[in-house]
Amino acid sequence: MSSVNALRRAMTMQRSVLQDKLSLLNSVNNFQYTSLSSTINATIGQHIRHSLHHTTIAFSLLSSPRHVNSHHTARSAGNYDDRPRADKIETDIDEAKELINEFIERTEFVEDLRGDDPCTITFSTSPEECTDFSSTLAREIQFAGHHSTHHLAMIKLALQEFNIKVNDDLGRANSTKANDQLSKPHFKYHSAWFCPFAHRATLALEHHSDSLSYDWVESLGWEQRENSDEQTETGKEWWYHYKNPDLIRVNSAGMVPTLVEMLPDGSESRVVTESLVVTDFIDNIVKNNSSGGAPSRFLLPHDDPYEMSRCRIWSDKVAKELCSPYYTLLVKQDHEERLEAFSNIKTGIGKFGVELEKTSGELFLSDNQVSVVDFALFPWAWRYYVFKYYRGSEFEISREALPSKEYKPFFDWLDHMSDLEAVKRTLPEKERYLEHIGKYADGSARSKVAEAVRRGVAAHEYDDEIDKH
Ligand SMILES: N[C@@H](CCC(=O)N[C@@H](CS)C(=O)NCC(=O)O)C(=O)O
Repeated sequence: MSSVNALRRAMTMQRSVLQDKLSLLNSVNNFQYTSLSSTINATIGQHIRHSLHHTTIAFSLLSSPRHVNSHHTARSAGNYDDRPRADKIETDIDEAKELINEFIERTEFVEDLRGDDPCTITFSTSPEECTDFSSTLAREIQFAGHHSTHHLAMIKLALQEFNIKVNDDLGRANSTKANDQLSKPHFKYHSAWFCPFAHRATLALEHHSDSLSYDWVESLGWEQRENSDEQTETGKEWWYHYKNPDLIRVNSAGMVPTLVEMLPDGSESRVVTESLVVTDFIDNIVKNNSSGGAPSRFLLPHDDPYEMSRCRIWSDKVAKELCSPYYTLLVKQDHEERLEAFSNIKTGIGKFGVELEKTSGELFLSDNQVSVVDFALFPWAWRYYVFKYYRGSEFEISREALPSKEYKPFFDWLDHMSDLEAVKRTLPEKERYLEHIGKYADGSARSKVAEAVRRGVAAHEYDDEIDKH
């Protein structure tokens, strides 16, 4: 690597560490900044001051003049151990942020510098003695970044003690991150862009996208056919004519989502099906593979048996009461049956709202921790907009159409969910989905779920044997 590039790389690393510092300072208040953490026996401010002091010394080399000594010319910095013990940075977050921003700006300008430019730096080698060491610009900038990373790791412990949500990567050395990348779980994911069941799994995968990777395989397709057996009574019918052979090979029922765990050598390992199970599985895999991080990032409250059971009960409940009637309302051609399904959905929304109100925040678990329950329901709740389009205003689900206060917690929940970055990444295009769901709305769709509804049972009660199509 050229010396200019070495310096650029060191600056890039510095910038990322400085940005980590800035974002952590944005999530603490002055009280937390100056409170003694019993875990690290120091304050966050002391660690920030200490690591910024190192950065100051390293950055001062960039503008220090070259001195001639007996052998060569070299830039020289102050003594790394000669540190003011209690300057303002230690107690004043804004002061620390200002300095960090200055350094971030400085990382942009390296054009006229060489990474291998020699410099002399000084360390105390004993209580009485200081020693000069020869080094280079790139090495010192890199070292200061590295040093800050270790202090971030300690600060992370204090943040956890103060119950402040932390990014998992905070305080992790680049080498550790690179190693983690290799050991992250990897999946082959048989999915279909339109499928709300698969959408549950996609949400879980995207929620944990920092901790895993996956390859999406689009595995279902449709074809319009003659109405061969009058099953749909609509004069036409749609089939899942295309099922990826690779999907059938790993799951003979040919259903999405189907998740295949991949081993590092590229071979296939375990296969998991059923959207609610897949969602749990993804969370458990990430949990088993993780070396810590805030418990709140998990979709299951692993440490709380009671909340865990509440999640199980409500995942099942929303699936039956708020997801299945979606198909009844679309597939059934009888107005009364549709009205009944709609009324069931409204009752379900109200009951879910009562449960939402039991905890703080808009989501199912307290403090807006995203959970399997939120993901169990969201794909359908987000798709309710199709009712108005295909069934008219009488079937509209929106704040305006349902202003009663019993529905408010549900709409607040839906808005909160729809605004999450990981969720936004998973949403199909609304117009395209409307067109797709027309196959269900005109009653011509043939799938296991549609067959089940047609023969008079709920969507979740489809039977692999009976509901052949
Ligand atoms: N119980 C399954 C249902 C999944 C499901 O119905 N997926 C549809 C696509 S939205 C499917 O694969 N249909 C294929 C078929 O009906 O043959 C789950 O929760 O994963």
